[in-house]
Amino acid sequence: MSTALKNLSDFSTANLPDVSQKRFAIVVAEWNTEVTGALYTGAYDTLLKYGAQESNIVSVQVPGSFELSLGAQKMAVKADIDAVICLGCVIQGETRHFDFICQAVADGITNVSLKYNKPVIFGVLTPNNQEQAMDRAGGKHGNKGDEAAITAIKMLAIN
Ligand code: DLZ
Repeated sequence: MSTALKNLSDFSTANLPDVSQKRFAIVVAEWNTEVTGALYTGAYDTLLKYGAQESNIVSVQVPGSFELSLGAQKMAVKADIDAVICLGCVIQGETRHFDFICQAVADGITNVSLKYNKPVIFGVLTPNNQEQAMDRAGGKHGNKGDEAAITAIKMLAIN
């Protein structure tokens, strides 16, 4: 490991950059809204906690996780948006729908991020059931919306 790396930890919130002048878009899917609403609240509050201004956070709803990629692209193309956070929850069902949606949104978000050279964060839960989802949306495994927001902030420090 490079000796230039200091204080590396699993998920540190030390030394986050100043984001008071950064503009964020949160794109959130309506499907499984109890879960995605909790992810959204976590992401939004975490941005504020670490210095973002309310007036610099744009929120957009899309119908399902499949639509997150286009929603993210519509935000990332804007010159004044610095980072995009995508939030969704795809619950494993009995058909292959789950696989198609998860693969599509992972690829789509990656492509948008690379195309626009901006952080576009994958805050999509892929649980087996609602309980697992809630455990990760403010439950016993924390809130992955918080982590998505911190990830966006961290990526803004990379130049
Ligand atoms: C159709 C569908 C299904 C079955 N399940 C989910 C899900 O668990 N989570 C989610 O975010 N969206 C789901 N969708 C909707 C798709 O994401 C998409 O909105 C539709 O296929 C229309 O493109």
